[in-house]
Amino acid sequence: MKRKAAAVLMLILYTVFVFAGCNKPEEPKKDDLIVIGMSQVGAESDWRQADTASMKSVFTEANGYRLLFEDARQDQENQFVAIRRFIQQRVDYIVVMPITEDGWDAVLKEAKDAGIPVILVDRMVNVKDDNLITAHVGSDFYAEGKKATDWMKKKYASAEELNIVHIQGTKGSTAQIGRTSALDDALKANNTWKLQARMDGDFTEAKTYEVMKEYLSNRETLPKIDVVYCENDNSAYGAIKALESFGYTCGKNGVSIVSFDATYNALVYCQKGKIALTVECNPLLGPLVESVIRTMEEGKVPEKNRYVEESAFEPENITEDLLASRKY
Ligand code: GYE
Repeated sequence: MKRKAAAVLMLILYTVFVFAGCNKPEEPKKDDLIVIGMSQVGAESDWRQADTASMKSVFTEANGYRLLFEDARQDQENQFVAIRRFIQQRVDYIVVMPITEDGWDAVLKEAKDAGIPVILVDRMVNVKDDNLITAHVGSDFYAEGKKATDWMKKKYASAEELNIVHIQGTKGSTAQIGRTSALDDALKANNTWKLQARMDGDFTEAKTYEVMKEYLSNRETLPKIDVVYCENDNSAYGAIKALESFGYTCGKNGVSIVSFDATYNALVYCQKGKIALTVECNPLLGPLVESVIRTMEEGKVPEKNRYVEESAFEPENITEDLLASRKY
């Protein structure tokens, strides 16, 4: 009897052993993909969507990357959560398009302590220790604003007075800060310029339409509007829609709309004369970010700041070739 029990026990042990062997977890597959954790602002504008598309087209498996993409839906808290998750996942690089500039010290220090390089794209952060950032790729937003105010100065050189309505982008974002500072400096330098209203359009068409309609609802009491300085194209569309619904004309002999980005649709508006000036801001930053990562993979130190070349367009500059070649 004892021998029988021993045989049964042996059989059980053998079965367990064989099964355990079969189920032994496989060794994790070693792949050499570079893992990128990316925290994008949201999808608030055509510019943003083009920027996301540019990143996704570069950071593909075929190019040697695994992209973990997180959309923060315009909420900085979501960016902090995403970055902490990337740190836990031990990604190779963190790429962030920061919504606003302040509040980044703690989370970026955590990334630094984990040894993960952080690359900023488009906007900047305001941190005490600049070493928390490995590199930045984007635009010089003050220079963009200056292009707009120089144009205004030239166009209205002989005007006795210039009445300006200002639609700001997301408050506290680098794009807003730069474009607003350029306008503020020009307001200080030109005493015929009058800032009649300043409103928050949050870089979206819907929000701008809403605030602009509200402003225009007292049309009879309002001063003349010469220029609406919109801090991106989508705000310009919202402003135009609101102005037209109140019977204003945008374009020659009407309100001059100034916008930033110069995406395809804005160039078309500009060609039609509805946008008087659209200042270029290039969202196709994926290849530049990749070149920063390649440089680091080669063991070299990337350039700390890289600004892209940009221009500005008036209706006379919009050719069919330009429209056909516009990729955003
Ligand atoms: O101008 C706007 C977007 O930060 C440059 O953000 C970017 C700005 C861009 O939503 O359209």
